[in-house]
Amino acid sequence: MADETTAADIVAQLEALEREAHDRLEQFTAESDLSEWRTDYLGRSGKVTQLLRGLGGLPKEERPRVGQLANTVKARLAEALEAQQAALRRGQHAETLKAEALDVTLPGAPVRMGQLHPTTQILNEILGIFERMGFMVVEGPEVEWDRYNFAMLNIPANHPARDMWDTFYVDADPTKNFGSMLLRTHTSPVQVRIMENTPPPVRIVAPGRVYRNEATDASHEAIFYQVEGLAVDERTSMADLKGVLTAFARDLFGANTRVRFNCSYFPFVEPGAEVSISCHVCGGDGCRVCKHTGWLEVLGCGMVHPNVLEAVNYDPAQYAGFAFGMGVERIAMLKYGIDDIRYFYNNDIRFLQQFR
Ligand code: 2NM
Repeated sequence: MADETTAADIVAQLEALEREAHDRLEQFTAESDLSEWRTDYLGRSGKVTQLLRGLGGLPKEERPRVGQLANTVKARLAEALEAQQAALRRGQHAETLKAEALDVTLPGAPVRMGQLHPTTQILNEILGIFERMGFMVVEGPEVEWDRYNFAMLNIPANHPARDMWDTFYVDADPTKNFGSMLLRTHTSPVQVRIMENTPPPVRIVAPGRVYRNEATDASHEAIFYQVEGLAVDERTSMADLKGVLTAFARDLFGANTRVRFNCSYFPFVEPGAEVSISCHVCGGDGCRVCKHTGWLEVLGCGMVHPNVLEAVNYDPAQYAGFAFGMGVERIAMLKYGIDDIRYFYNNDIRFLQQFR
């Protein structure tokens, strides 16, 4: 029969079909286009399958060879499809990477750093100076007994010296064992507690919050910080006091600082003195900061009163001590020229951030 399809025809068609399939496959740029191609060439009614339908018209002995060739072509196309699919995926992956690329050379978002409160900063500085001179930092309760805050410090009940401190009472019953319970007006009770249970020599600094029932103004807060210091040993003298406080003042305010001691009164010392430093703003010539005196008052001090030594069972004939006390915010105000103590408690970040 003249129109009978021969094996050679089918083989030629298969080869043409394979070339066409490969050509089309290579032109695809999107993975989604591939499924149509799969249906066209490899599907159940695809072009290869259709060609195979013609196998029935071939002599029996030729069918296996052509059938096998058709299957090989199908397998090769399936393989090519997978290869193309993988290649497109790689391409898309590369595209994705490119789109999602991040520029690691961009500066990072700034981390907003916190800082210590200026009071804490200056307190740490003050404590460091005394620690380097051999003083140990000690702390104690903010709620105290009259006994530790006043009585043992040579300030007996009803003594006029009590008027030096306006006290917040927690429990004002004076018949209690240790007298009234109150908010400490200074950190001296911490030192009394240490002396009470530690034999000399003693070298301590007691930082902490103290309370005074006073009206607030530019130089007074009802709650503020103090550092008090104490050294007790045999033959401790006023010269030791002056040496330690002069070294302290020069460390904190500069090596050229001059130091002045003026007589003063505190019930727990005798003699007592007030320490001033030469004004570090004008060098002592007089300016607004030192109110044209050339001097800035920085702290109070003195030789521990024999009554205080006796109260803690130290023998005043064997031991002597010096003590001093300062307001922490006041020191910061002098050092940085701050004219109002209330800045320390307003939590205004514009003030606080000037101390980073
Ligand atoms: C000051 C001034 C003078 C002082 C005394 C004591 C103690 F406990 F040892 F007796 N501690 N601190 C003292 C002495 C404090 O502050 C202006």
